[in-house]
Amino acid sequence: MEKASALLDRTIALCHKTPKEVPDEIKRELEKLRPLVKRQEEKLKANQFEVAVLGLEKAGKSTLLNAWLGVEILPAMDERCTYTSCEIWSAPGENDQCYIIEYYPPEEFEKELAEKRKLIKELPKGFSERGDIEKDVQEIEAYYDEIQSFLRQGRYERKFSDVDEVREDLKQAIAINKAQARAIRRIILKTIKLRADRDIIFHDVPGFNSPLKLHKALAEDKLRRCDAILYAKEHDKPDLVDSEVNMLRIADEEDPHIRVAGKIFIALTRIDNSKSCQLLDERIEKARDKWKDVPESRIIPVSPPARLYNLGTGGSDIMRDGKKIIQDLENIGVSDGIDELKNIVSDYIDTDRAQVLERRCKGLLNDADKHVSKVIEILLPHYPDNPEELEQTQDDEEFNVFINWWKDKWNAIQEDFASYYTSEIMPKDHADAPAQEHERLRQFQIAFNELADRFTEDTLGYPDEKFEIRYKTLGLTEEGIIHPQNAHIRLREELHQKALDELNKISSDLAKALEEVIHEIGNWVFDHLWKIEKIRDDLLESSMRLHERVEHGMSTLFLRFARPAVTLFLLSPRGLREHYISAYHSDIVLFGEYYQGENAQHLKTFLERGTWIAEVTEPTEHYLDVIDRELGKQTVISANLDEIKTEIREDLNSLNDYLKNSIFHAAGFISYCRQELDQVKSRFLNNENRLMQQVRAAYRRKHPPLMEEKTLNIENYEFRRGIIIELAEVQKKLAEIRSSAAKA
Ligand SMILES: Nc1nc2c(ncn2[C@@H]2O[C@H](COP(=O)(O)OP(=O)(O)OP(=O)(O)O)[C@@H](O)[C@H]2O)c(=O)[nH]1
Ligand SMILES: [Mg+2]
Repeated sequence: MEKASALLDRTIALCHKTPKEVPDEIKRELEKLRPLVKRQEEKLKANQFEVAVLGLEKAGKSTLLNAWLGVEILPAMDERCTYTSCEIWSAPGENDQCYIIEYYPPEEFEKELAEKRKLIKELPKGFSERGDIEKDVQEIEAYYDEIQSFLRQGRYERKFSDVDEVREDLKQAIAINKAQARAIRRIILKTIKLRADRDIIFHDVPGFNSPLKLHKALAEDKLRRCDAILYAKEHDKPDLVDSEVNMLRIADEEDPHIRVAGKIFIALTRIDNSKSCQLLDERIEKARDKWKDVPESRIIPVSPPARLYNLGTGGSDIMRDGKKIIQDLENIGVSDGIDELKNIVSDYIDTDRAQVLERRCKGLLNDADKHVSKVIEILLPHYPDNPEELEQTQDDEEFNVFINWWKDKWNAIQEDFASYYTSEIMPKDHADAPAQEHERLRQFQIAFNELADRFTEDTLGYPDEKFEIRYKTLGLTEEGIIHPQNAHIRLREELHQKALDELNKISSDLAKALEEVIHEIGNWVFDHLWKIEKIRDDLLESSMRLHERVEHGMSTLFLRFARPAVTLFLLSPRGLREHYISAYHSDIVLFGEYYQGENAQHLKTFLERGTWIAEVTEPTEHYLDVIDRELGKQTVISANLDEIKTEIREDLNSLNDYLKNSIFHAAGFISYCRQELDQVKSRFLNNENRLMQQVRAAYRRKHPPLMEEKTLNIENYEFRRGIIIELAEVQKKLAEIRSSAAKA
């Protein structure tokens, strides 16, 4: 039952998720079945057998129960007296005897009251039920404060060792104090009088034809849970009134697998009132006729007061009138019938009870099976049951959704990237400007020029006094005089070393500038591709590697050309650089070719003589003649501090000019930077597949920015997947229930 109950919960949840497929009608059936199964599950757990004592008002229900117990515990009077139902449990020992009153939680009470008031407004005037409810509400209002004071008590328990001690209290709670009775949700009376019938619980219920809605509701509730009905019926009123017929119909509906006739015991009460034996027989006959489906042995004439009188345990009324009742019974020649009743009910409990339980459980299980199978049958075609195939198709489906979404996205990203790249990274002044004109690249050149200027200043940077000090220090001979040429050579050697160090810094600064731009592209990609780290990392390789590569690239390029230039311009004084000029001959030619400065000039002549002359077309053996003619034969060698200073400054300024206007171009910085940037660009644009996989992986791990993508709705896929899993689970559970039922 537990499994069935869980199965129903699952199936109902599944139905609610698939409203398109499962018709309402099936859902309703399932909803109806669920509480029945739940209740049965609880009952089996508690292992209790519940007998409800039902009947019209004043049919003698409470007296019948008292007679069963052998002592007057429950209030029984001529006027309507049972106002609240009472459960009678068996107490294990004398010291365990007690009664417990559970009051309604105040909120629940208020809620009920509000519902009743609402009903009064909604029901048409003159409708009989409306009158009942109105009366009900009026009474509640009349006792309102008193009811509240009971509600506040929550729960009350009192122990007793003899019924006499609590009889009056119970009478108050059940019959006399209407306010208290209304506040009570439940009374449990534990008594040793039921000891023989251990796990039976009796419910004494108010007459269900009471005008109080509460009483009808109580009776219905007991009908829902009871395993047997002890029905008190006045033997001289055999006809079934409407409310009785209604009540029996409810009993059938609430326990569809056990017909009422199969679990009801009819106690025909007040038989002592029968004038004669013959009349009694006629009435019994009539009752049998009315209750055709009930076995005759279960229709028992009784006189409960007689029993109590004989036991001497009746209340004052019975002890007063009992003698006459006994007399009447004797006259008719019948017994009080209580033993017969107890026997037949006990018989039922001992022999039929298990069968009844089994039949009910089987019936409920069958119903559950039927409805759940139907649901499975309806859902299976929509949600295939082969999990692998399903996984495959679902994967395909998910993949398709993703691919379609991605295609559009990728197109948009490519466009955005292209316009970002041309506007931010490689802006052109006009559409077909050469690469050099790109703003960003020009900035590299500007940066380079600044670096070159700084380099010149820093290198040049000996202030006059310091220059002089260095000159004197470096030129001092052992004889204590200053040798200008030695000083010059050493000064230049010092400068040359310093210049080479500075050059390394330039290349590293340039590399940094390029790296920054590359990182900028990486950040754009990161921002535009849902902040997926992996994509950025992939694009930039590792930052370490990128840094090393760019730095290395820059310095190789730069030093390849800058180093010879620095050597040529700085290492030795004019007139003493013959060796370098011939060693770097091809570089000198190259520098000249790349030179883009103001005037194309003849570098070799400058290096040799310190004078710029207009370009001389090489090769010509005569160009030296031209020079000699124009400049005079001798290279002037600087011979004092001022001349040396001037020569070095001239060389440095020229080196600066050549760094900016020739070396920069010869080294191909611009194309190197453009190459690097273009490489990043194409690494991004040409890697659609890999990117898509990375995005998909991020989506699968529910990367938050992707979850906000409205157009990527794979929820449907996940939903279906969920349904399929649940459906498989329902099938499995159903199979389990079937196999355990088959074993049982
Ligand atoms: N003579 C006679 N009186 C009976 C018999 N059964 C019950 N009475 C009396 O009828 C009155 C009502 O009996 P209850 O047991 O209170 O009836 P009830 O069905 O419990 O009444 P409510 O709970 O108020 O619906 C009491 O005074 C009983 O003593 C019977 O078999 N013979
Ligand atoms: Mg009663």
